[in-house]
Amino acid sequence: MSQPITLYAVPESTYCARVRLVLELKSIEYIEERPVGGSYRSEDYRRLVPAGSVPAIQINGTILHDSDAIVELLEDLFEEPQLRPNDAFDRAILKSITRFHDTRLEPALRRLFPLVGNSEKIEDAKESIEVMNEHLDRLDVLVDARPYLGGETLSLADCAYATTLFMMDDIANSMSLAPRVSQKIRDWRNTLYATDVVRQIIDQNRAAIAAWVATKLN
Ligand SMILES: N[C@@H](CCC(=O)N[C@@H](CS)C(=O)NCC(=O)O)C(=O)O
Repeated sequence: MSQPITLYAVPESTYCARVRLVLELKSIEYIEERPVGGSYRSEDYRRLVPAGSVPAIQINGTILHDSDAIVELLEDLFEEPQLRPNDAFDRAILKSITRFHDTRLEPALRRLFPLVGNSEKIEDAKESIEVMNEHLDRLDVLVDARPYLGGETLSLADCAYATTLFMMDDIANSMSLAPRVSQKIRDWRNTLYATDVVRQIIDQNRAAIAAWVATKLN
């Protein structure tokens, strides 16, 4: 790499945490910056990152958005530690579990964000928790962490879920609600938290979420 990678990110985002986690696990040199212009909605940021979303990276002069595309590229370029199985079926199964996060669980969690600190909307929040619970029930059947999703070592799929598995509790608890988390998912979550670099990224993200929640409750 001729220059260090730049990661455009915000501390509250689970998708940004996924990329940060993979960068840290692979000991890749990078600089983290907030979106130029102060927000991913700014015109300056859109000029740089046409998709207008975080995370994005600048790597060898190329701009790339979308956490899933970014971590796949990092896995291709930086092989150690390997976070994706060699076997095509195992790889596809883990990818499908990652897609379940991006298309089901996280969008259900995202529905809660505008409701934090909005006590008149508690019924909407309960409805959103029910949607999340339905996805958590499905996830419980879908995953078989031994102790990680791909077996004995961390995978990109684990990296996708690490911060979301805590954020869903933290956001729901801020409204005195709680998602239905099975023992199997709790055990997997505990394993992730017991893993050094993962714990550090989870703690940073939880602190950012707690600070954001505090601004909504005050
Ligand atoms: N699928 C995208 C989702 C990223 C995403 O939704 N990021 C939010 C912040 S957490 C964002 O940038 N929202 C603005 C937008 O997409 O317009 C990814 O994996 O990177």
